[in-house]
Amino acid sequence: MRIGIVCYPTHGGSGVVATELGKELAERGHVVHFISYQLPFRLDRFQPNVFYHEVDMLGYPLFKYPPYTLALVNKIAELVEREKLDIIHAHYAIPHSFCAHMAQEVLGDCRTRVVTTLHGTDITLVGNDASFNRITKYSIERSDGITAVSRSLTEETCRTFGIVKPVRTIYNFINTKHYRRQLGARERVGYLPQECRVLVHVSNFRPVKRVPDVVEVFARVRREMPAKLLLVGDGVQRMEAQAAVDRLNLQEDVSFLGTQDNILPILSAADLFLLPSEKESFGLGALEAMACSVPVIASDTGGIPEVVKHGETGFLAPVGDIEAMSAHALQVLSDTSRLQTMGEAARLRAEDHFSSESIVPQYERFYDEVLEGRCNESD
Ligand code: GMT
Repeated sequence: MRIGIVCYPTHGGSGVVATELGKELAERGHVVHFISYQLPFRLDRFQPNVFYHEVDMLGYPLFKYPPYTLALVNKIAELVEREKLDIIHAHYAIPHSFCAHMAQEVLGDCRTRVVTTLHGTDITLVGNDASFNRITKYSIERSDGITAVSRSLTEETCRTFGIVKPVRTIYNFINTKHYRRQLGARERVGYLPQECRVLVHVSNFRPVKRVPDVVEVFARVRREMPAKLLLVGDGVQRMEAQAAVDRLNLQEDVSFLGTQDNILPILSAADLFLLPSEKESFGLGALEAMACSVPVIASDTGGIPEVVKHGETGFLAPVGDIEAMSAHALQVLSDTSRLQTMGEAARLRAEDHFSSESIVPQYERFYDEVLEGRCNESD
């Protein structure tokens, strides 16, 4: 198949999933064309069957807001024609799915099919905002095939936008062969004494991630045992998180590592992953941690319970319940054998339910159904 993937290139989960999917599809013999405004950061080495097309942007004094989306439509249309794409797979409804439909419109008689994968905030925060809800609904309804990354997001999409077409749940995935705990990671990080427990949080530090809660949970753990917190990522909540660290006098034990391209060595040094988000359609960071045998403490929201099994691969607590999250963290961190059992269960769950071997073929089958016009039959 010839597949065009439209995605964000940056460190958000949707860009990671889109890029990893494209790489896996290319390995399986499909020809994959990535379209974005910048090289997706996970597209970091040459691979046969993978092409990258940067959206050309004309700067012009009249453009106070340079119309990226129009340039994207133009680029998609050009590639559909030149590369004879079978599928355009748009990751994130706004603007990617909408632009793919506009490209179809521009081309007129177009046999290329549009598949849209909804990732979460495109529905829960951006898409249902009054400024975007009409085009989000339009983009979903016009798609030849729609997928969402968890059952929770599938249900929320149908409920929020009154979608009657089937939305297929295809979970996010991880290549469990490449993504596994590295030995000696803690020594390589350098400043993590053996007797310390290491807690990690990775996100884009948006308010929805509740990064100050991470610091509050860590403070309660730190009162009871030697521990370090590694915060990976950057965004609007960084200042607030830093203020919490200062207020709680945790400067010695909390490290802000900033945005990192490769988090595998960091997760491999971790004992526990914290994800106290307000909303989370899936929680790719949690899955990455689980693949590295790290249990997860997270909020019981959105798609997280589909990923993290309470009491088995981590613990869940209501959003904002810092006391419950801290109690769970202390419970598992103070029992080495429980920590190890949970870590092993987490790894097993990542392998059994979310490996690329089991999920990528679901996308291939879905593409086939879309091309044959069967994907809108009820599951
Ligand atoms: O807000 C983010 O975490 C980034 C966002 C994105 O689209 O890049 O993440 C969403 O998509 C990820 C990949 O499917 C999911 O794992 C995240 O749970 C989801 N974020 C939210 O729902 C808040």
